[in-house]
Amino acid sequence: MSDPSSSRRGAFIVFEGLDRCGKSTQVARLVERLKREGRKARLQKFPDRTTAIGRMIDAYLQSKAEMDDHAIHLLFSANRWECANAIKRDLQDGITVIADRYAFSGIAFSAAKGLSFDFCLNPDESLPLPDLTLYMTLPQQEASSRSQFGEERYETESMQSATRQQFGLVAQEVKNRHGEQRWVEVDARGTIDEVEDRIRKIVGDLTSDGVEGEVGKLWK
Ligand code: Z5A
Ligand code: MG
Repeated sequence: MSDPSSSRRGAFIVFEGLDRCGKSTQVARLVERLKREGRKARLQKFPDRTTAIGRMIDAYLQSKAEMDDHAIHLLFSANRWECANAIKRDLQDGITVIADRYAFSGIAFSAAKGLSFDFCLNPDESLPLPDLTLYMTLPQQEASSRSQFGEERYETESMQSATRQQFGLVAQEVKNRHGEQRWVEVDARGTIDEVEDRIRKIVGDLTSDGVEGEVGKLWK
């Protein structure tokens, strides 16, 4: 367990990936395990559908409201900005923050609809920089066969395939700007326990020792 008198802060770990690859399942397991082990950890879901902005996003995703592509993109980003200070504060307080999606979904889904990559990237500039992003990969056929696929707006095979391509560009951007070590692919095939084991090995030191230094700024 980390030494409370040390200057190390909590780690900011993000889970990304296409629909139904198991992000929410694994994020919940990781947070539960860390708490069982006596560490301070919390989950941050994006979109956070509980805020006023989040409720507009929820209505859009459920096709109960229509919105211009640029406008909804900016709302997704605003939804992250309204949580940014709380994330930074918790990291400084030694809490590991585990996010279920982040700015990388924002870029990949909006660019897949045809918005320019730069337009998609810019509103998130200077948000807290994740120390590690785990990108979960699963063949589309397996994802589509999982429960509830197809209920929300972007859950079509053509949209998922375009988004997969954009995630490749996002990964490159993260590695170029922030270093290869910040973006790691995780094979999401197999049982929930098998995937959890893979993730446990990857996040090991970050969640047990915390991180030295300030929280970075995304895309800076
Ligand atoms: N979006 C955006 O456009 N811009 C943004 O900035 C952001 C998001 C942040 C809603 O996201 C949409 O918002 C999403 C991107 C867009 N669009 N789409 N499409 P969301 O995160 O709220 O979506 P969700 O409803 O949580 O679904 P998900 O994230 O796609 O699913 P998941 O979290 O990856 O999977 P899961 O819920 O953990 O598991 C799915 C099912 O599979 C469930 O029944 C599990 O029990 C099962 N499962 C999980 N793991 C396994 C294994 N290993 N084997 C077998 N079955 C499994
Ligand atoms: Mg999810």
